[in-house]
Amino acid sequence: MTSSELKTQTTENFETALTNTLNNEYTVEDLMRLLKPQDKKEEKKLYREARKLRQKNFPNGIYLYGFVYFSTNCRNNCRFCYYRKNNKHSERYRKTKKEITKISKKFIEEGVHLLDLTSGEDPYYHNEFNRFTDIINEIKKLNTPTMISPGVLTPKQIKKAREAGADWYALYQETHSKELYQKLRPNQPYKQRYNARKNAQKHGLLTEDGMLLGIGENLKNIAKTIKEMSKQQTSQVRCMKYVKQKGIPIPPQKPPTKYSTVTAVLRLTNPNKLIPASLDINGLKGIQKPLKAGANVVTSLVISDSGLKGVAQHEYGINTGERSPKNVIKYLKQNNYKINTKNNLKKYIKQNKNRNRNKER
Ligand code: SAM
Ligand code: MD0
Ligand code: SF4
Repeated sequence: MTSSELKTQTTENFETALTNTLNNEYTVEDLMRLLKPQDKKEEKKLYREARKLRQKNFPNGIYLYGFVYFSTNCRNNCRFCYYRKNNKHSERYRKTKKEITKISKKFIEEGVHLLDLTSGEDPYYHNEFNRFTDIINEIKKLNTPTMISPGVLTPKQIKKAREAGADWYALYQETHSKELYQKLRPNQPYKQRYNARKNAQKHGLLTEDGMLLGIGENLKNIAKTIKEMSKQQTSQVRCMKYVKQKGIPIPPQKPPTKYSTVTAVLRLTNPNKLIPASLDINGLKGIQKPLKAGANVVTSLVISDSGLKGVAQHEYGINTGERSPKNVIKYLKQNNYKINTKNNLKKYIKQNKNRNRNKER
């Protein structure tokens, strides 16, 4: 086969994979093909199609999420996480309700659209769940969409969180390869985590699923995970690129595709869902490409003097103010992105809640 014949064949395959995906009739093999653009031209086309879908479904710009990592204590030992129980290097803190409220108010003043209340699986809250619902109740008074990410909750706890006023429940499976999952999250059954999202949907919470990139997966694992994520009734999906930190066992490794390419394929397969670009991977540098690939949310904004940490990057960009709302808004405007509004996010939440309710019937 001559090189030009090869080129024609490759382009054809890419186009077929793209068309199938845009028509929502794709296979795992189609996704694998899209995840491996063979030249800049293919990559550009993929990202352009992803941006078109973002523009069509979210024409009013980018949402901003404030990250409130209120407790870094955890009972688990996830092999990728800096806050795993056995890590002696990570700083442990638990913020009071007053501190959390103060930080949340600051976030709102500075223009974020949603507050993400995140913690390790801290027994202090999980064993006495009212301690957490008290915080949700207080934050809810601030009239801002609220996401919770406290790890796996029981159906009862989910119901209580909903009643206290949480809108979203974020719980990432990391991968939908069961074998790989077990290596990443030892002693945390795959099904239990999967079902927690399902329960949350049943109880009227919107949900988010996420996958990790660079933890020893192959291209097929990624494609299958994306396919599974797109089937679920979630309203937000994400990819996090693995960041190696002190005291965590998984060695750094080159992933089989790029974070931004995964983002583009997520947009193609989940046109109506929110898709973040996270500052927690590499600060502002880390959001540039995923935004070009169709992301419509920037997450992990942190107030610089709040004393709070990140997860994947526990320090980067916090004291310097790189992740502060003011700085992120300035960056987005300089790069010609429109900033969306809290009201539009509230509308999106309402529509998705109604849609989920109708599907449950
Ligand atoms: N403890 C809760 C849980 O595990 O669901 C909430 C924390 S959750 C927001 C932490 C998420 O950050 C993980 O699900 C994972 O996707 C991501 N993450 C953790 N450590 C990371 C790392 N070293 N690099 C990249 N992403 C990481
Ligand atoms: C982020 N560090 O958005 C946060 C975290 C939890 N819901 C989100 C992973 O990147
Ligand atoms: Fe704990 Fe969550 Fe980190 Fe796992 S990812 S060790 S559950 S904080």
